[in-house]
Amino acid sequence: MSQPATRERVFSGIQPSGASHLGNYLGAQVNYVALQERYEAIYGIVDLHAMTTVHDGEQLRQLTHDMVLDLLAIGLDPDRSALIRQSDLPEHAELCWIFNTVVPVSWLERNPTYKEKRTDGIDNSNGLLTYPVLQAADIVIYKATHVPVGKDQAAHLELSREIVRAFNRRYGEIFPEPQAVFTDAPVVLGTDGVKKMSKSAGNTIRVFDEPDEIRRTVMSMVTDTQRIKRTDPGRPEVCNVCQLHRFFGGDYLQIQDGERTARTGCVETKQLLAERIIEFFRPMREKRVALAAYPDHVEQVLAAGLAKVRPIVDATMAEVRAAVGIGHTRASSR
Ligand code: AQP
Repeated sequence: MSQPATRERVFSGIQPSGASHLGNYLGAQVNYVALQERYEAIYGIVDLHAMTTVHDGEQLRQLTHDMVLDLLAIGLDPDRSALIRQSDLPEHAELCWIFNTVVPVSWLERNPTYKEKRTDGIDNSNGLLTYPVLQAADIVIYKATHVPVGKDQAAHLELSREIVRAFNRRYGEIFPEPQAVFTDAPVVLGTDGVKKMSKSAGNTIRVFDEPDEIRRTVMSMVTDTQRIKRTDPGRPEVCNVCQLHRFFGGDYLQIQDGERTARTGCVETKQLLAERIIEFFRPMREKRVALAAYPDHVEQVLAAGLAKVRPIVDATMAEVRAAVGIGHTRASSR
């Protein structure tokens, strides 16, 4: 990439498993944009990961295309960062296999996300179990040192670090241990007010929805379940609507106070939140509509991203293959 070689490298991946939502944005995407200013940034649309939940080929292809539009619309600049499609680089899966030979199964079975997804009824495939191993490969194949992710990913990042340590112990110091970079948002709860906002849970506020759809979604949010009557005092600390106001306007404490004293009702607080979300994302929504008019642009962006990262991946895999004793030891000639 054209920046000075001293810049540290950032990688993060996002699954094309559905439309971008407020949890993705507040938890991770806001940092994708911020970090591209200071780091050599690589962002992956991790379609191999999404195969654990999206089982229709046409749909996965479309969702991958749509996720590139989302990332461009929130402000990723393909001149400053590289946007890649994970499946364009089969070495991610190769490195995952190599890590699979190092990782004890017990590390994966105790992973909280795996347990949650099984409880949620997601197919208990081998891919679901080894998801964090592929995630570790995604990050370290670029020798990335910083990984902007939501706080829901803290355990996965810790596992990535353990995998790196185990690999390095066996084969020598090849990979740096990646560090998570969090925003100040907590794990954002879904419209049900209970579970993590998640594409597969169907409880998301999709940031690129049309304004009326955002209004409808926000009005359906569960608030403080103990506040039955309009005159009952609310508990803003347990009300997801009040919590989300923190990110959309500087009057968060007044809004909390209004709820606590029953000066305001849940309906007004939701209406205000919906309008603020709509206004906040309006320029991004407009940019996305403009970008969507040029479908070829997405593939051009991905091709440029691939060209930027190809030498990095070749160099890492040459080093890894030499260390573990597979294949030829020269960098690929592709
Ligand atoms: N609710 C959330 N709060 C904070 N951060 C979140 N992220 C996702 N949901 C929340 C962060 O968004 C980035 C991209 O996530 P992902 O789509 O790759 O995977 P995910 O965490 O599994 O997101 P979903 O919506 O829950 O997808 P499905 O349902 O398909 O598994 C990550 O950095 C994540 O931390």
